[in-house]
Amino acid sequence: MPKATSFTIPYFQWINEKSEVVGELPKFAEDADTLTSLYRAMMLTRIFDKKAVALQRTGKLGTYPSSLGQEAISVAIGSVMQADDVLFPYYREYGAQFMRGVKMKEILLYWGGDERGMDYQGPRKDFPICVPIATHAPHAVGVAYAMKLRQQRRVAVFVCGDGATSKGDFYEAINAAGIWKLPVVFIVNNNQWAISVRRESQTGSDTIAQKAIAAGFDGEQVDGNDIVAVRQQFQQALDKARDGQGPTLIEAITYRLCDHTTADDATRYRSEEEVKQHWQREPILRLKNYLTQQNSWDNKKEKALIAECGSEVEKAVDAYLATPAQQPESMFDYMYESMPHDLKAQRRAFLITGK
Ligand SMILES: Cc1ncc(C[n+]2csc(CCOP(=O)(O)OP(=O)(O)O)c2C)c(N)n1
Ligand SMILES: [Mg+2]
Repeated sequence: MPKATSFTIPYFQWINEKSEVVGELPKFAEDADTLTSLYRAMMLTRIFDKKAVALQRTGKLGTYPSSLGQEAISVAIGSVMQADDVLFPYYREYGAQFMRGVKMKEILLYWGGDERGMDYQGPRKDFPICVPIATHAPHAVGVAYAMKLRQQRRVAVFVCGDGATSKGDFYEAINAAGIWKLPVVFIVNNNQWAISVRRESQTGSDTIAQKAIAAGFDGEQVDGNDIVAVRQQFQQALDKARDGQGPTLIEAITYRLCDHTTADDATRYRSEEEVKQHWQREPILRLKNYLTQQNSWDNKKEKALIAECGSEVEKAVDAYLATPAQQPESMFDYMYESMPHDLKAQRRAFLITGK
């Protein structure tokens, strides 16, 4: 029978779970300084993350979603985007956000319930963390459309989880991006879980990458715990988008080593054994072992790095805790550029009565 069409989904990996090199390394990965700076950025993210969970546990932060085990994806994204590209992060992309100049204090303010933490002083054009699942996908496509109309060599970078790719917003966004050949890269952080729902239970698709095929553009898988693979393939997708060749969907395969958020208890729906197995594939240890084999890393450097990252995080925490809370009436202040009269009246009443 003749075939209407056929497709393949490639899978990319350069440093495997035993920290062995498979295939010829891309140029950037031959440079020890580049790899150690990526290692540093992953370590900083992990130390920040651990501290944020501790702050929540001691009542100093609201519910917090950790990025434990997923640092390679985020840091790879942050390491190659250009300053005037626009990032549309979901809630596990701290590594990318820090590299783009978002302050740790801002992230802490945000999860502490203070919207000033969304008003990034560094990357002014980046979008804030998107908690509603996949709702930032049409925004990313809209921004990419504007970039194309204005003939700018800029790229919109959208990041979401595996579960988010089952939402209508996601399908609508990839469809528009494909038909208009927009400068947007979709990165799916496939951590195998959408809260307590396994990846296999929430989409019948063999891979998430192949969802791009239906939208008319390329999809591929990368080992999301191999920062070399994520960075290399993401760089190519960025270049392609910048050159007017349209979107790419990158499915980065990783694993959520933490609870879904601090409000979750993952031991209720998955085994310790499963999690233990995935600890052997995690991205920081993988790169550390590789750098050590290359004589680019040792215990002394490791200790110094942990201390340096720890003090950077502590400073940010001090700055966060020392930030005076907003006045309660500020809840009226951010929705509209100019406040409607009924809201103005409510604000006045609140100031008089306190309710
Ligand atoms: C529109 C919407 N529906 C439901 C939720 C509740 N919710 C929060 S996280 C989540 C699962 C997301 O899973 P995935 O996209 O795989 O991202 P992950 O948290 O695993 O990184 C859901 C359903 C939400 N935040 N927004
Ligand atoms: Mg997920």
